[in-house]
Amino acid sequence: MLDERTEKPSHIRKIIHVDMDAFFAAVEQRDHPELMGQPVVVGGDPASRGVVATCSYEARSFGIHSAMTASRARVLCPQAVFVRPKMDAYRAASQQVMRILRSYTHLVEPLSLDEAFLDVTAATTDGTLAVQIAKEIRARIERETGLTASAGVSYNKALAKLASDWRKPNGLLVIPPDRGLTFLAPLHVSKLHGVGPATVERLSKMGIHTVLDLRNTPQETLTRRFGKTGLWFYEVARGIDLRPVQPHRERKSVGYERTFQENLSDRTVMLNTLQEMAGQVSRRLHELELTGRTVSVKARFGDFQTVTRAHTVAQPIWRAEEISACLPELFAKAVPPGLPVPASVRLLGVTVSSCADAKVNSSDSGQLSLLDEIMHYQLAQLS
Ligand code: TTP
Ligand code: MG
Ligand code: MG
Repeated sequence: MLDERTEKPSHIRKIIHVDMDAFFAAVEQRDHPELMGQPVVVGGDPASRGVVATCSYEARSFGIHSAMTASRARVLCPQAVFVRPKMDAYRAASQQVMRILRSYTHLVEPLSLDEAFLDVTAATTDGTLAVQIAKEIRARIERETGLTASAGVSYNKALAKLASDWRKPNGLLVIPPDRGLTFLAPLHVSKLHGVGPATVERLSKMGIHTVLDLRNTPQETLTRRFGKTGLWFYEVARGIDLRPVQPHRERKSVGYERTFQENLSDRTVMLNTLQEMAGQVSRRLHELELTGRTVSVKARFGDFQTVTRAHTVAQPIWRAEEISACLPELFAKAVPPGLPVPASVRLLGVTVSSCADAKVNSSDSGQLSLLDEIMHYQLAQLS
């Protein structure tokens, strides 16, 4: 590609990030027109231990959001309509959206059912503007699926993703190269890819709150504190993100987790439950034709403290008995015998990651590596 003014090769990429608005809830409203304009909460049962998967924007104005307990959502908005997830309908809508995206470029990288990155650098060499493509994509999604999407256009993934979030719902934002640094400066660090609650806390203790603070921190300080991730922080704070759009990126993990109606305190029951989950994970891996090398067990205690323990095996596995073989040891590490009685368990999960080096970090669990698959199963289980 040639730069118009200099006739020299230009290496500036054109990346679009598309993310559906209130995805599960929007599908429900489309399919049940009486729900249009209503606060709709998609998730588990508010009468038991259900969790909110998402909710319509009408419900968000009451303070409801993803991952909150459904019972809390009902307190915030008693008139909300609670619906159980219908994954088949969401998968079908997702496929329709991904087909539309792939009609513009084969460089489409889905991140979850409702979002994807597109690299349209090649598609714009004829003078078409990336923003024009983004507008057309939004219009086509709305026309062909009856759902709205927001889009962000920029010169790398990190900024395109921030841009799509900026004007939600049903919005579009372009961040051109000369606006990147100004856009980033005032943002809270938690907006950055890879910065979860534990990292926010560590950065905050170093006096780093905004991206500008991060930009003003020496590279050496960041790498000393955060290793390779520190280098990522250094670069992304400067609007540098060289990650390519990878159309065939592997799903990184498949997991199953469950919140119990009543906390568990019997270790035998816990281990049996994990073994059952290993069976579910195995079936899903088989369906997706995936194998993995890292098995992890997650436990959330009565006080909401959450631990994850992982084990990596030499050869890729998918069979239930292979996954199960890792469980007793992982379980003993996650939930050590002899914990006091209040340390009962409210959630258990089993995950197999297909990347040998998938990082499972006990504090910022999985913020870089987990795709939606895990949450979906949690909800399927609750419904
Ligand atoms: P998001 O794109 O994060 O959220 P959203 O599409 O509902 O709302 P918006 O993008 O407008 O802010 O997630 C996409 C879907 O994934 C969401 O509709 C439901 C599901 N999901 C869960 O099941 N659990 C979760 O914790 C989150 C965040 C999403
Ligand atoms: Mg969305
Ligand atoms: Mg999304």
